Amino acid sequence: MERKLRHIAIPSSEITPKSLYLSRRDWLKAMGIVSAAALLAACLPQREPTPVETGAGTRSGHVPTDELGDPANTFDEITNYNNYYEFSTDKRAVNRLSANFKSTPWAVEVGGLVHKPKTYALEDLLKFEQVERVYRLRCVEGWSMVIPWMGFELNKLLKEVEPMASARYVRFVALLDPEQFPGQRSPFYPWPYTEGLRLDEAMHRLTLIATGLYGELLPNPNGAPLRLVVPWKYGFKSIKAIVRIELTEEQPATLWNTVAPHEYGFYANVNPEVDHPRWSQRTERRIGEIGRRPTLLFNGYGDEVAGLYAGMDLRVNY
Ligand SMILES: Nc1nc2c(c(=O)[nH]1)N[C@H]1C(S)=C(S)[C@@H](COP(=O)(O)O)O[C@H]1N2
Ligand SMILES: [Mo]
Repeated sequence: MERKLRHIAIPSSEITPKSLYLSRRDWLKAMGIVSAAALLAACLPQREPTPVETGAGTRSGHVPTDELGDPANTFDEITNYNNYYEFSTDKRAVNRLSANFKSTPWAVEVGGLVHKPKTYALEDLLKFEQVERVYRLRCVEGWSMVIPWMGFELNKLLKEVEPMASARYVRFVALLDPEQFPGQRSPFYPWPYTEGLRLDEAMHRLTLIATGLYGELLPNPNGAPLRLVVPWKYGFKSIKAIVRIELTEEQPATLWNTVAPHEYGFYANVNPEVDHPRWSQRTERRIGEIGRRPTLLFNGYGDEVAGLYAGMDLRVNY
């Protein structure tokens, strides 16, 4: 089938943030985030020979592509079209409204059904092996982007706290701070934003805690300083500004599933065959492209993740 889609060409000088010319070591140092010793120990990005790890590059300035060959969206696109209801329901206003968000110091409390509960400072989390991953992000609303993330596999953190045998789910809680988050003064949502995964989904190698993108620490509109990224699920699962991670026995309540259970399931796997009650999920608009492209089952990550759902009816467990 012929694809009549064009990515709007922009000179690479415009899409390359200046920090691409700094190595990751330099920018972490510049931000004063990690000691030199910790940098040498852990913070150099590791490339792995995997289909998703195409190497965003922090120095070369080339446009990264995903494993399907599609170019990453520009830094400007990724940071100026954001769902972040704590700031606004207007995607184009989030950048401006989040400009003064205070993302340091930051700590994440990891607890619940684990043998070694621990509160991690941001600096501790940056010591987990940081990897570059170019992932598609497909919003349930029908638009998508390709984003070159930096982050660490959530399984590294979960293994360290030693989940108990009774743990079956992972619950994520975002910051509650109506002083900083004007959206949290709205009574229409059960703040703070919460999300959840089954433990095996959380342990999957594709599941990341993102700490940066395009070689910069995570920009405020994208969930600074830390957000979840689960690339085969609709974007709302990828909770921003995480302050607590909790292992549970029961499936946790989540914000969107609580607000509209028939529209937003717990699983929320990207699936062109399962329509949202108010719109089709067959196609999507890639930001920066003209027209729409077909949506892929599991957002194109089926080879890696379909096994997690063997024997499940994806229409029932939507
Ligand atoms: N805390 C929090 N996390 C959130 C949201 C939000 O409103 N608040 N929106 C979600 C939705 S609907 C999407 S599509 C993605 C958007 O991520 P991006 O802005 O980095 O593209 O963030 C998700 N994470
Ligand atoms: Mo979304």
